[in-house]
Amino acid sequence: LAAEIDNETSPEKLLAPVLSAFWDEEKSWTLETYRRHEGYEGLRKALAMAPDDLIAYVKDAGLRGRGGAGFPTGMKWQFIPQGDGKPHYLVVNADESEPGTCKDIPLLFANPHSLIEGIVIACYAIRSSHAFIYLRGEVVPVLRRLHEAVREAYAAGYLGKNVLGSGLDLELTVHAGAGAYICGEETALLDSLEGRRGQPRLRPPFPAVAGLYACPTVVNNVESIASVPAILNRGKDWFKSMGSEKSPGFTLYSLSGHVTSPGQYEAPLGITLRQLLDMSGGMRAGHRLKFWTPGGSSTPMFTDEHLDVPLDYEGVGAAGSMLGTKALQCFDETTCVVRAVTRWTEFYAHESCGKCTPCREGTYWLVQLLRDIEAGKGVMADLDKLNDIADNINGKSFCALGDGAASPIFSSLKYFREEYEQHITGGGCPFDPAKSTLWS
Ligand code: L3W
Ligand code: SF4
Repeated sequence: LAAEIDNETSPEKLLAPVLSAFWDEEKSWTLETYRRHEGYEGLRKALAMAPDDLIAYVKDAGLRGRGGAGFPTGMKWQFIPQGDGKPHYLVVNADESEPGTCKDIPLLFANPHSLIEGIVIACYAIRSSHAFIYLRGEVVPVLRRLHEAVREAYAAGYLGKNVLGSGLDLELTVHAGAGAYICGEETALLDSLEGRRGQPRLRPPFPAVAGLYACPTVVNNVESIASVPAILNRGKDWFKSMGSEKSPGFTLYSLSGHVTSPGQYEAPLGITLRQLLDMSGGMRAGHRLKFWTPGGSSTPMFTDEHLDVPLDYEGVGAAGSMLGTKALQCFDETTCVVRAVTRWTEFYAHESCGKCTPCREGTYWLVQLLRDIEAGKGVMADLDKLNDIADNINGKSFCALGDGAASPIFSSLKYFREEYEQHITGGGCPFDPAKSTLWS
C-alpha cells in the first residue's frame, strides 16, 4: 500500500496549497466541502495499514512538529509504549497565544475537518481511544465551529464506535482553556486539562511516558496533525519533494506587521522572507524592513540582512535564531525597537506563571529597566544590566517561557544597541509614535 500511495503524485498536486486550499470557498468548514477536497481519503488509506507501519510511514515522511520546536512527529508517536495496558491519549495543542503566532486559529476556523481527520489517523497509529483538543479559550467562534465539525464527524462515523468499520473506538473532547499563555507549554496544558492550575511539570518524564492522567500521551500542534491526512493521501515522496532534506513539506507562514498584505501564506519549508514579501506585495508603500521575527517574539529577531535566510529549521538555526511557529512579524523603520521589546517583555512578565525565580523576578526587572530607558530615565549601565538579567533567565528557568523572554533582549542589543543608547543620551524615544501603525 505504501508504494501505491507514493505513485499518486502529479505536478499539479506538488504545487497546490494543501491546508489553505479552499479557505475562500463558501462554508469551507463543513464536512461536505471537506469531502469535495479529498476529505477523509487519507484516513481510509491509514486504516488499511497496520498501526506500526503507519507510524513508520509518517516518520519516513519527515514531518516535523509545527508548534515551534520542530520535533519529528512520527518519532513522537513511536515513543508511545505498546502493550503496556494503560490508556493512551492524543492531546492537540490549540492554545495558540505566542505574540505574532496566528496560524492554527485560522486553520481551525476555515478547515477544522483536516485536524479531525489527522486526529483519527494519529489515534489509530498510537492506539488511543480518547483524544482532546485544548483550544485557546478566547476564540469562541472557533470553539463553536469546532464543536459543530466534531458533531458532523460523529454523525458520519469518523468518530465514535468502530470508526469506518476498522474496530477503532474513538472519543474526541474539545476543551477551552481560560486564557493563560503558559498553558501552551505542553505539560502546563496537561495540568490545566486535568483541572489544575496550569504550570509546567518537570521533564523527563516526557508526556510520551507519563502525560495526561500519568498515561502515555502524544501532544502535537494543530498544524502538525492537520498535515498528516495529505501525507497519507498523496504519499510521503510527494511531501518530501517539497522543502529541504531535513525540513520537508509545506507549512503555513503568518505574515504580520507593516506589510501590504498580512495573512497566512502556505509555502514549502525553506522559502525566504524576501520571496514571501515579493509574493505578497512587500512592506507598506514607501517603507523598508527594519527588523522581523522568524517565529514569534520568542525567537531572536533578524534584520534586513537576513532576508535570504531559508525559513527552515537548519537555515534559521545557522543564522542564529529559531524557526519557531513561522510567525513573521515585520517592522519598518518607523518602529522603535526599544518600544517593541518593552511591549513583548511586558507580555512575558504578565504571563510568567511564577513557578521559578529567574523568570518570575527577571521578567519584572527587565520591564522596569526597559520602561525607564524608553522614558529617557535610563543610564548606560542599564544596557549591561539588561544583558545580565536576560543571561540569568536564559537556560536557568524551568520552561521555555523564560528563554523566550530573554531572546528579544539579546537580539535587540546585538543589532540595535545604538538605538538603546540614543534613548539614554537623548532623554527618551526618538521615534514619532504617530508614524507607526503598530505601537500606541
Ligand atoms: C520524548 C524525549 N519526547 C523532546 C518532545 C517533547 C515536546 C517536543 C519538543 O517547546 C518551543 C519552545 C517555544 N522523549 C523528548 C520528547 N520530546 N524530547 O518533543 O520538545 P521541546 O522541549 O524541544 O519543545 P517544546 O517544549 O514543545 C516549543 C517555541 O517552541 N515557540 C513556541 C511558541 C508558542 C506557541 C503558542 O502560541 N502556543 O506555539 C516559538 O518559537 O519557545 O522553544 O513535545 O515532549 N527524549
Ligand atoms: Fe513559570 Fe516562567 Fe518558570 Fe516557565 S520559566 S515555569 S513560565 S516562572
